[in-house]
Amino acid sequence: MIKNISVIGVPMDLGQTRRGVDMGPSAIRYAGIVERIERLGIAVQDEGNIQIGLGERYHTDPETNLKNLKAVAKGNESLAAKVDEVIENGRFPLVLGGDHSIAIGTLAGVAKHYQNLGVIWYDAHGDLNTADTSPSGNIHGMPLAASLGLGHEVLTSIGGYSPKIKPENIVIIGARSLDEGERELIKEKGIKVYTMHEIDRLGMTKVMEETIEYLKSKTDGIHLSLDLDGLDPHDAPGVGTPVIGGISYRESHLAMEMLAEAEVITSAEFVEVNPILDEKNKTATVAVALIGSLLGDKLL
Ligand code: HAR
Ligand code: MN
Ligand code: MN
Ligand code: MN
Repeated sequence: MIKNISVIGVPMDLGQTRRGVDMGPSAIRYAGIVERIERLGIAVQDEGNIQIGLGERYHTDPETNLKNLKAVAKGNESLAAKVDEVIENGRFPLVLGGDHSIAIGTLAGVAKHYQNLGVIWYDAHGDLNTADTSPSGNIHGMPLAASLGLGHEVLTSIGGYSPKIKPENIVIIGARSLDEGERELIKEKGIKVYTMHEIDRLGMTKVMEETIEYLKSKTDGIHLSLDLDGLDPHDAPGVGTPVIGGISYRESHLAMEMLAEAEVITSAEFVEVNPILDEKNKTATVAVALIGSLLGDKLL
């Protein structure tokens, strides 16, 4: 049973180019995240937001092909320290984004507390690019690679150590937009991926049974990194890089409920909620509902 949750907001929009995702934490709070957790009888503390600098916004370093590298790194260092402190105090970190570049900092703070951290990456994308393979230079397409120790040293060294995770401890769920370099890396490292094809074919029940089975025995903690664009844009329209043909709202609830039943998740983040692109805060509302299921809410 998860207890003593700390909510950490990360108003980061520098890992990509669509403004508004920095308001994600506010949108999720407005949708009632704290009240939702309290109703489950879980003690929750809102730690407020990590400060994200304004200094070098919207700057691409021509040498590295990385947008806003310094400011992204700085915010992630602060986040890593906060997540570390929260776990140190025996609390469960629930990180709210912000674009997905913040997973670099979250994982930096989490992974030092585990020998073999598992990661479930629920996303339309692989986020396995480096500056060399990225088509965009957007760091939100790179956090999983950086956590594996691949890419620019400023990103891989966040938290003061590298790598944070091992390829055999990762499961990607919902992939349907992978760049060429990401496909090669997945094959080279043998990363387990359930693309939309496998989800269609096996059904979400089997996908989650296999995921839990695969990670449970060999890990001592599992981080859930849920990018709202893993869901179909019909159910989660407020995201910066929507990809049609995604995971449904119901399938996502089932996935969260199965994780709750298995009692395996030790930290989580919900990212890429962009209220500017949303329809009446629908995507933040979906995030709150999924977090409720992840934390053990049942219908009966
Ligand atoms: N793969 C593309 C890139 O690297 C698009 C990444 C879009 N990213 C996210 N992250 N929303 O999942 O630019
Ligand atoms: Mn520590
Ligand atoms: Mn992502
Ligand atoms: Mn994505």
